[in-house]
Amino acid sequence: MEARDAWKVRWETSTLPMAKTFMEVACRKKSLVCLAADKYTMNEMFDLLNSVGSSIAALKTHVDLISDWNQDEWIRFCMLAQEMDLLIFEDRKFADIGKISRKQMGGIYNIKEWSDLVTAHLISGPDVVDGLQAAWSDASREGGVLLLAQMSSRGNLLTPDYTSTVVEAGRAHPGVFGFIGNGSNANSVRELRTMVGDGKMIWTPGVNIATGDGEMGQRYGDPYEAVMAGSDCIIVGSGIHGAENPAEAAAAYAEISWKALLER
Ligand code: 5BU
Repeated sequence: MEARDAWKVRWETSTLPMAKTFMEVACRKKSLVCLAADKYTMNEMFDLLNSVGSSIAALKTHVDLISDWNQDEWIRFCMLAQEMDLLIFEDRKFADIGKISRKQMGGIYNIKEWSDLVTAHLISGPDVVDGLQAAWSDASREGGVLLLAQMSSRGNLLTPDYTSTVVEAGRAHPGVFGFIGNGSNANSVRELRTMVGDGKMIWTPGVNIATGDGEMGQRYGDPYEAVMAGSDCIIVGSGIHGAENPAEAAAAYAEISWKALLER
């Protein structure tokens, strides 16, 4: 199916090339799933990617979780993700001033060289987005920022006022790919979609077929409902990598999310 037909208004309204790329990948894979690859060794990362790569559209990393991280293997890992037609998303949650965020995209992990997407809090002001975009320019690459407008964890301090301020600032910014919404609550996602309009992505963590409370304050909502409420990508970690059969679980999340998009 053509991305234009599957995504309708989102395709028509999105102006960022990276958003169009994601929508096309999602159509090729028939999946709106971003795997949260929260593993702790390079071998586990490779194993997980090899087993679920065909059912996901993006790969979310926490590069600093990996105990035996090294540059050579990481580059090989990112090349494998590219061969599997995936966007690479480092969930770094940048929050410093613009010039430091720019430099934090370098350093030992050199995130600017391999990430297509990163997360940022807007708590320090709008220059964090410019800093991150400057870093991708330094690497002669393009990328997109997902701003944390909501979070899935209980007791978080992202109040409705804060959310609307983030959305107002991010909506107009060409460096902003979209927003992170609280996938554990369909009403929150719906409210966020109303604020955001159709022009930017909403990606949602806090999604699991088994809804309810997770570990250490995490909360989970239903994947189908999240997409119907306006999420463009469900971010799933333990629902996939913690399942008895991760490949089967990933395929199930893919099917649910793709069906929901077509119904939406
Ligand atoms: P889980 O195993 O599906 O609970 O993993 C969720 C992932 O999404 C994990 O990597 C978190 O860092 C990430 N996350 C989240 O859970 N909630 C949020 O609000 C944000 C990110 Br932002």
